Amino acid sequence: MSFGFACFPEDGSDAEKLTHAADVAVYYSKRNGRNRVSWIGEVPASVKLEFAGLEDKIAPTEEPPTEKDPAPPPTAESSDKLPGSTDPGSPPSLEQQIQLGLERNEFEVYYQPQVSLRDGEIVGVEALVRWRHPERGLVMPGEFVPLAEQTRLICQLDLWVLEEACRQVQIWNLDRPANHPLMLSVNLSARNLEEERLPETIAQALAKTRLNPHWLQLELTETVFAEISEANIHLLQRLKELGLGLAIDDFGTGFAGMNYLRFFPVDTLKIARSFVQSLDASPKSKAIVESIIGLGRNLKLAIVAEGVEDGKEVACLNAWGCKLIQGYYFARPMPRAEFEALIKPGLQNSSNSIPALKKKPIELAQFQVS
Ligand SMILES: [Ca+2]
Repeated sequence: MSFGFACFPEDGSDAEKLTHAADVAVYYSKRNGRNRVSWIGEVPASVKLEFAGLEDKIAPTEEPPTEKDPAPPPTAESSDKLPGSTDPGSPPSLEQQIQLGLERNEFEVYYQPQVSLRDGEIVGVEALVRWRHPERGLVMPGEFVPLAEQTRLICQLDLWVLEEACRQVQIWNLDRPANHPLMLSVNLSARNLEEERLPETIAQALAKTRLNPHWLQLELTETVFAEISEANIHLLQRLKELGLGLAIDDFGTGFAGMNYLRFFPVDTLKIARSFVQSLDASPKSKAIVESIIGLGRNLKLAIVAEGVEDGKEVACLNAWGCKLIQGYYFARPMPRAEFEALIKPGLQNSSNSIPALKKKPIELAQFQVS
């Protein structure tokens, strides 16, 4: 759920202006991963302009889907507004630019390692989309995924990322020992589940790239599970029949209850970064994360902690039995060539170990887990 507010008279001198300001603040909350409250005063000018560009196309009451791969606030690389106007003679709208970007192959897959705490090995990788915009440079997903979700362009984009990442991971896995393949995780928007032929489409991508389906995991946010429908259960079962795995992304943040865990064929829970990053400051976050790990253990599900940034977090997670970690503590998402350089020692030595990373879990003994 997302909230936004504006104050009278500072943020608007009449009801119409105040309501509009509050709408913009709600949009800002949604765009930043939802489940937050935003004040119009904190909304950057670039986001206000972006909202103005969307207003004509998007009903303000429409609830956009959850954003995947929540991006950090716009950086110097991407802080300016992407044009959103559809007026004749004006620059192409963001929607048109995304479409063009797909046609011109401007999107890029970044790879973020998933590391085993047992031995510091890179055992998996999450594929994350970036946009190499011809004028704006590198654009983060927070700048375009919300609109892509609204317009269903996200389905094209997700499938492009899926195919590209499958092709790449298959190449990397050809050089790895057969019993140590790199596991690939790919985000899939809930919008894709509206396509009845999704399992066939994914099967085609797997056949085309020759990636073993057992090496692929699709990440779905909890919003997919908010309403249990027979059609959804059937579709996910057909996906599972391909041999791939299903993960719940941002587990614990989707207001979905937990009933779905009884019905859906889920393999992995990914602990949301918002819990992990407040471990140090919030005893409640500690209790929640520890409980999620216990829940995963009891349900025999794999657990991956996301957004891990420091050694204290790793120490807590390790002590509670979470063995797979993803986050800046080990590595940021990186372009293909950088990731390849990172795993190269593994390719040469028939091992996935990354010496620089391997030391980090061992150093954790210095942290006390309370
Ligand atoms: Ca994800």
